[in-house]
Amino acid sequence: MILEIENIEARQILDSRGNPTVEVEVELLDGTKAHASVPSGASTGTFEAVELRDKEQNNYFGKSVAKAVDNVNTIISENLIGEDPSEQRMIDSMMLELDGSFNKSTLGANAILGASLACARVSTKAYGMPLYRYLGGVNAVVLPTPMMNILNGGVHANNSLDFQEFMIAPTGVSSFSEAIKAGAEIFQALKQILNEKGLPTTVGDEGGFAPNLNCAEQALEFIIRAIEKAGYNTKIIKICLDVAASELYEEGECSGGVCSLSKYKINGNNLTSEEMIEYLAKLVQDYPIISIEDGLAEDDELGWQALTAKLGSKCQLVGDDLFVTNVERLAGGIKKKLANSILIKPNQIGTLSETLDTILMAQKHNYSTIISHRSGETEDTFIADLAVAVNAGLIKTGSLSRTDRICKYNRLLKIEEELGLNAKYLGIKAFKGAYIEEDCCMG
Ligand code: 2PG
Ligand code: MG
Repeated sequence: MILEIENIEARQILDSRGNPTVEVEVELLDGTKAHASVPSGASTGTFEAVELRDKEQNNYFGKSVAKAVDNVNTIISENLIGEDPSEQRMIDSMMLELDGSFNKSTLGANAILGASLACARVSTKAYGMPLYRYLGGVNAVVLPTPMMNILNGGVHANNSLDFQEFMIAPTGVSSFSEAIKAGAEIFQALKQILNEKGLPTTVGDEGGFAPNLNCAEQALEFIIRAIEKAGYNTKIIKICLDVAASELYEEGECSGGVCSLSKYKINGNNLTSEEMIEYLAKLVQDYPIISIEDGLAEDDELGWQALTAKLGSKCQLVGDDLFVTNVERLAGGIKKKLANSILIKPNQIGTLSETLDTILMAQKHNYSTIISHRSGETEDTFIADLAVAVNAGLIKTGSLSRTDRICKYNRLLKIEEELGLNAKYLGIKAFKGAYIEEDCCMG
């Protein structure tokens, strides 16, 4: 079957924070139509591909995406019309060539990714296949262990918590649907506990609660109480953190021959990189934490090396801002022994093919892969299918509230049902580092 693009059209829509983003619709000669939309981050890494925004103060306070929409409707559509959308690599490299920059700043990663994902989706529709099967073939059977962000802080909430995300991961249950059940019950239990304490149960950008707590330790205590209140324990429900440390980092400066030290600002204190590593090690020792994302800043390479050497064998250390889903940055990190896991966000790199390349490289080098949402999301569930397609093993797509988060979990529940007895759930085995430790303990 030969597919042919007849039309590509983009429009500006809103994301879950009420900011503009890009949606792209592709129509084939035979009338098949499908669309994809692009998410947007708040704690964005410096090395991410460029999200093109109009920067006109009187237009959504600078955030409108008319230029990106226009780039799809003119240069991208003029070049892709007549092409076969299932030739994903060719489609993506054509767009890379049209863009010509190293970071997609000409056309915008938001324009390019929208077109890239919409081409994949329209192809699956034309072939009459689910997206995860189209992308992953017959081997796509692993339902990801969800890392569910039930307490929000950092730049995702206007509360006092420095760390951005406190997640729970049902590592000791036997299926994805059981994991969702546990997550939802713990989320409700946490709501009751916060209520009883007179703390607000309003939610942050990713649907987790966002009370004003004093420090990470207090947040962790609340989560453990919620796990127990819901009838679970910390042997089967583990905790994962996204420190998003680039947001807490102040690089040292030199002037007149005097240099100030780089520092992390935690709970009103200034920590050096070494002190920050000690602090994270203590948290891992004191709490059932099995994964720490961006424990250090994207620029603190020496720190990352020391952190990986110290904690890498007992804890998953995830590079988000550090790697930005970029195959070259990941290759550099592998060489230098930075982290042992990578967060995968398609819009950090800007095409589906490059996203797949980065995942492949990570898997080849035994880094675990976490497919991830952004804090600004849409109703698009592409990442749910992607997680199954590549047998990623892990997904983080927010809390157990807000449709922009829940729709990904709901999509995974459907995939689980479709796969039936073939569906696999890895639980703790999907995690790097933590699994090794667990194995030793059990032995
Ligand atoms: C992160 C993400 C998603 P943002 O830091 O991992 O949780 O946040 O999209 O704001 O970068
Ligand atoms: Mg992150």
